[in-house]
Order: sequence, then structure tokens, then C-alpha cells
Amino acid sequence: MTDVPIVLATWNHGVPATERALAELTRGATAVDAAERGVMVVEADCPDRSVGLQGWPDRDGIVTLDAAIMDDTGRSGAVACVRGVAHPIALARRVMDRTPHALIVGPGAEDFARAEGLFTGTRPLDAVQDAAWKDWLRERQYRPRANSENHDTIGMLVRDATARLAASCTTSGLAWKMHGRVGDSPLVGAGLFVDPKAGAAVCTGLGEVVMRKLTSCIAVERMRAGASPAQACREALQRLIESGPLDANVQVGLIVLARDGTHAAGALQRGFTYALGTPGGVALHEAIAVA
Ligand code: SD4
Repeated sequence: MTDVPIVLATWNHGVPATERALAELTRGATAVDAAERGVMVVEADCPDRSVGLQGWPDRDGIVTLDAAIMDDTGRSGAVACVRGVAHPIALARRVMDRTPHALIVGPGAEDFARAEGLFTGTRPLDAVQDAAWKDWLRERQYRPRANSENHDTIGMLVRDATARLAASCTTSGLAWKMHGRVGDSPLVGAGLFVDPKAGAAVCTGLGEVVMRKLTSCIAVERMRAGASPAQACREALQRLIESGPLDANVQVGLIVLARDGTHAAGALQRGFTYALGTPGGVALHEAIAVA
């Protein structure tokens, strides 16, 4: 078993998030602290508009965010369809640490954010969001696009030097979704999963596909049954393909980290990038496509 820290994170913006998580680990942060603080970098600054309050709005022009965090003691916290919170991952962490619940949604989550000092306020769409939304309204066509923007959502897996594991996931969800729609990202077993014995997994892509098959849970359960991370990744994605013909534009990406530090990534289609960080540095890779 290696005892060097390892961080994996989805898409190109996984690189700055991974750098932050590694820096936190170097300063002595736990795996779950690093998983929280790493993805906060992208919540604060996401040029591709797939995470945080700068994310693309829903079809009513409202930005709603989903986030979840899980550690390897079976604890988790999540928020969904929340407005006016710059760091939904921090709110998810408070759900985990300070409530008896696993998931709080909508106005209730916003009330909790106010009580925790994490409500940063709703604001009008910025000029870029507004123009893109108005553009979308002209056509009103809702179709998935593989690798849309090529950097959706930030999901992260962390193994610290004491072999503790954690996972985090935060997103503005699908652009132009129906108001109130929630994806896989805040759902344990779908968007993320951690098992103390086997390892952890995080998904990105079309949430409706992932949440119907519990892709993160399947990957971790396959490792629990003895599969390598690469096998687990392939098999979990294969389950999506077996479930019926998928639209050629549907993309799902999966990153997997075993308890012993071995890891893998895969995707339905080409184009899914992920960051891999160790104390030696952070590198961007493209995952193998199975479809
Ligand atoms: C969702 N899985 O809301 C998220 C979006 C995403 O790559 O990850 N896109 O369905």
C-alpha cells in the first residue's frame, strides 16, 4: 500500500482543484478537508460555466446548484437545487457535520445556508449568462451534447497519506434544465460513493443516465468484489451501455480510486479529461472510452 497522497479530479479544471487539494494535504488537511477545499477553487472560478453561481442557468434563467461530500466512515452530506450559495460544497459539508440529515434541498437548504453564514445572496445573471440564456430561448432545444464545453462539473477523489478516502462533487447541473431538476452529483451512489474497504468513485456527465444505474456505487462495489479500478470502471460504464441504446451525444465520465491508491478513469466516449495529482505534480490525462 502506498502512503503518498493521491488526488483525482474531473475535466481540465480538475487541475487547479487538484493543486489546491494537494497543497491542503501538504499542510496536514484530512482527505475530506482537501476534497472540500479543492473543489472550492472551481466553485469560485469556473470559466466554462458548469460549476458555481457563474454556471449556466436553467430554462427559467435561474442558477441552481447541487453538491455532495462523503468520507470513508460512511458519513455524507449534500444539497440540491440551491440558489445564492457561492460554495455549495461547504454547505454540503455542514449538512454532514452539523445535521442528522444526508440531503437538504431548495429553500430549506438556503435557510440552512443563512443560518451557517454561507448564503451569499441571489443575483441577476451576469452578461455572459444572460446572453447565452437568451440565445438558448430562441431555439429552446434541449439535447445533450457530449463533452459540452469539455469540462463539466467538478468531482474529486482524495486519498491522504494515512490512506483515508473522501469524495466531493459540485455542479450547476445541466445547462437549460427544467427548474427544480436535480442530477446525479448530490446523490450518494450515483454521483459519488466511498467505501472504507474498497475505494471511491465519482461520475460526471448526463446525470439522468448515471442516477438510474448508480454508476459510482457499482464501480466501488465491483472493487469490493475484487476487481481492479480499471475493471471496475469498465464494468460500471458497460452497465450503462447494456441498459439500452444511448444517444450518441450522451457522455458519462468516471474516476475510480482504490483503497490501496491504484486508480483508473473511463468514459462512454472520447474527450473526458481528468487531473491526477501526487506530490510529484499534477498532470492532465484523457480517459479511455468504452463505447
Ligand atoms: C448533472 N452530472 O447535473 C451533472 C452534470 C455534469 O458533466 O456532470 N456534467 O447531470
